[in-house]
Amino acid sequence: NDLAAFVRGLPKAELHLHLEGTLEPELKFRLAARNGIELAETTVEQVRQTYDFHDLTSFLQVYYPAMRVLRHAPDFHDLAYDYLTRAHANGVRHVEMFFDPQAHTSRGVPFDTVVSGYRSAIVRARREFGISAELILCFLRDHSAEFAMATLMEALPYRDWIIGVGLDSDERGNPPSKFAAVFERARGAGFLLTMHCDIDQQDSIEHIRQALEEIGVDRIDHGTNIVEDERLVAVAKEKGIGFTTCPVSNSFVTDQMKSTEILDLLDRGLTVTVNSDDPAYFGAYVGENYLRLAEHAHLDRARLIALAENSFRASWLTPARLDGYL
Ligand code: ES4
Ligand code: ZN
Repeated sequence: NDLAAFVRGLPKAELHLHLEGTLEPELKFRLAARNGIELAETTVEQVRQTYDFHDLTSFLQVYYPAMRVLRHAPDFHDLAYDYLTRAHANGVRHVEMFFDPQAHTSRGVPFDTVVSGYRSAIVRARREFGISAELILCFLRDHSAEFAMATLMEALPYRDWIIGVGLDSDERGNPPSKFAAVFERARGAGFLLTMHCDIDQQDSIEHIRQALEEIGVDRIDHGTNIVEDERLVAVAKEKGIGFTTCPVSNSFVTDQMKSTEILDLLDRGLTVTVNSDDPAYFGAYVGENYLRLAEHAHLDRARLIALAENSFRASWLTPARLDGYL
């Protein structure tokens, strides 16, 4: 309809997207066949039936095991290339994509295989349809700080291909402070910094405070609970921190889109953005996230434009490239 076409036509950046979360059932079957891997499911419908989550734990229990179909560089290439094709069709001009190297190196897939596969897709998509894309290395916070540090060391030779580092997976009992030394070292090596501060965490406010004041992040992923703390809202505003919210993902892992919080932050002038998180698993690419939020919170077109503009403001594009979008 009308609004869908309007949203598709808005130039957008996507800043909160897990490449491993773009594995559509069809590609899962293709990769399994190519690599001689047996799957428990035999049809696309059966796979989709397993994509039924009510919290983060039930999601992660499906998410990580599915990655075993990714073995060789062309597998990582195909995953990223399919996503970039879909993002382009959604009106996305620029994307900063998370990947979880530890979910692959811990299964014996070399770091270079993962990064080279993803990188070749980025170069190809840029050449074929002009979309620009960057990689953000995400550390798994439910693993040790030592494993994260070792992964950062493996990433140093690939500094030109990786724009920043992030922190994802299960947040319970795994605060930002656990990784303070890793992020300090990453900043020193020239990486930009972001972190998931999920919305359903008991200590979410304290985690947001640590991310902003102890780690000194450049961006926060999710983080909408900040509305509960006036002082931190002021700190984030003063630092120009971007927030990458994911309405449809939130509705799966918490049963709320957090639309009140998203609008509140937007209207207070914070750089809040809309993103898809794990679109294959949550059944919604970025355009659908704008639409579902618009429907739920009765957003007018001016607000949708503001959100799309924020996606560039919160991005890590250089000032010269940013100028072309604003
Ligand atoms: C994730 Cl929804 C979510 N939460 C935490 N970590 C993740 N990695 C990929 N999707
Ligand atoms: Zn995420």
